[in-house]
Amino acid sequence: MAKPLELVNVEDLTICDSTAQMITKAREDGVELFFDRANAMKACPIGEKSACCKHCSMGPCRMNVNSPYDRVGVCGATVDTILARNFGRMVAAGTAAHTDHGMAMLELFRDVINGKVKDFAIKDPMKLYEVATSLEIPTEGRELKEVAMDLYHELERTYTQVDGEIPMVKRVPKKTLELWRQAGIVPRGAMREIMEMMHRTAIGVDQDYKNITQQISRTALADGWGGSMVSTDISDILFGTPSPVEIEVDMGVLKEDRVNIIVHGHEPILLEAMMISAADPALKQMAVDAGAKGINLVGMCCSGLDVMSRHGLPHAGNFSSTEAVLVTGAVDAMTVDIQCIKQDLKRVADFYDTPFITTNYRAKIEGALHIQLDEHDPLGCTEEIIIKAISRFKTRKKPVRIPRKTVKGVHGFSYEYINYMLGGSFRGSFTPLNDNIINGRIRGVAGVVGCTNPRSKQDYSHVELVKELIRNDVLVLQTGCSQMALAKAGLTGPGAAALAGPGLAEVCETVGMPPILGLGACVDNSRILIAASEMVRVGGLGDCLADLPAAGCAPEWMSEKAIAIGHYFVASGVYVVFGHTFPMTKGTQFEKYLFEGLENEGFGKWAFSDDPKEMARLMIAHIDEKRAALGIDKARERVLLDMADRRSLDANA
Ligand code: NFS
Repeated sequence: MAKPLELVNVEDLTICDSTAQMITKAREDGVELFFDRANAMKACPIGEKSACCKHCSMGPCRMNVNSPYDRVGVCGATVDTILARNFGRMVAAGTAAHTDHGMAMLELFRDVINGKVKDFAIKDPMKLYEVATSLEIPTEGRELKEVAMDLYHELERTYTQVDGEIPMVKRVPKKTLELWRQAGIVPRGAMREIMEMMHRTAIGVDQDYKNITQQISRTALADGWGGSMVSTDISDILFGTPSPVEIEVDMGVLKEDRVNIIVHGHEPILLEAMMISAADPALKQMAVDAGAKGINLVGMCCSGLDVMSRHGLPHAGNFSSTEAVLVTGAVDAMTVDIQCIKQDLKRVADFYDTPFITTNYRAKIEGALHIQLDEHDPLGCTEEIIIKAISRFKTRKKPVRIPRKTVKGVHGFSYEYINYMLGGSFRGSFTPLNDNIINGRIRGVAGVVGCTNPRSKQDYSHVELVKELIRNDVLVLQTGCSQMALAKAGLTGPGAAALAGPGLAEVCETVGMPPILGLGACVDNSRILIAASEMVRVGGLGDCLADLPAAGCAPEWMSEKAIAIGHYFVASGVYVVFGHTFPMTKGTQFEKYLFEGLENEGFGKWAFSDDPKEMARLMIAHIDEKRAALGIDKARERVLLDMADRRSLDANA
């Protein structure tokens, strides 16, 4: 029999109250969750520092993390080669995930245009024309279908092109693109870049860490400006571009008297199809006949975020809560597609008699029921899932205990909406944002994104970091599990302005926006790239992305996708801080290159800290450095003086 796990105090595992309640309940029920396994499974001290090479059978070779140059691998690979290889393969895997997802969206788009898929249609033709125009596809006087087909063929190059530049580079600021061309890192097509990355990191190929890093950057850019960006744009075209909507989040969105169905994953098609089926009068009636007040569809993780802002769908929580939500006993079906799906969900679901259903042939789970979602007949799959959920509702055996907490917040800040919000419908523009950065009311912009991780207290670093940033007048853009952490903490509503510094609070009040803007799923980090490019285009903040007073952070990351995202921001010119751990051996040349060298070549750079206050300090210091380089640091001092003067006047009044 397995040894019982040593249990950590629940308050050290999460700041999410609902998840904490469910961890306690799971322990009472005798159900093991990943929080406790993370404690029992100590990380390998060599693997944690990425100082192990297992790409051939002469090894695996382990380096000495305390004295990294005292040995080389059997083939002679140095620690720098090993570190760069491992990093490169993480970026290749992360890029593959986003680009495969993006390609699936593009195929759906093609089959919607040619009429093979009938359950979806082009919902946002305006966005279609905008994307086509940005790629120099003629639109004037042409049929929508014709433009759409041209767009499909153009975007397909993002993935399949073997030579040349991917289409989206047309959106990259000129000077940034020039830098990429000089460095030889403009992506050709994602398949080519991922293939070359895997080849170059195999035994006996590229053994120069700087040369490997060049391909790492090229591969990562094929994600951010390729696969992810196409995925976001096509999802907007097919399902609608998000605009702000009030959404209820946290586990209290589950309802004891309804058929609760959790949809967890990444491609919006499953959740979009579930929504159509859940609105089917016959299925609604079936739920009522089973004694339920209705069907309650709830999102989790990234596809939940993707879809919630388009349709106002409730969201139950982020990556670290997907097992915990099953512990409520209230989930009548959990259905998943791809990515961030823990294999153990199946075991936990079984314990609580919850049907657990995989729907994508790329992501089956041993022992789980698989109902393939065929995009030509998606409702065949989703109707079957709903029927299974209704039948589970009717025969619920386990007691139901749902944490009561729900929080309302505003989400859905697409790039297009931010443009409109700042400038108004007739003169949509980023100018007011740039002006307020130049005059110092807003100190800079930060992207806080990425996963949660059971080795890091859930949500804690996200929330503390973002609070510290807005307190220092930094406008925060969010995606992914990070956005959900802030939503659960009640900071995605206008009320968050009370925590913002005086300059940021004033701008928020004038424009009518919150200081923390939720942009959607992880692929929607591409919206941040577009917003940053627009800031450069509008002017006054330098002429490339690296000039902007901006920084990014993934404080609780765990996925290879997060490394790919971090690196495409770095290669684009952004300073990126990662928290809690980093796959790096200290005191190596590769570390120095990622953390300093790349910046000297005109790119962004990486940094690491495991303390949210320190992360904020690093990001703010970087923003201030950029302000000084732009010569706008004095403006901020004046604004702060004005504010102080005004406050002392108020105090004397
Ligand atoms: Ni992105 Fe992390 Fe997963 Fe989404 Fe959440 S864990 S890298 S935020 S759900 S992809």
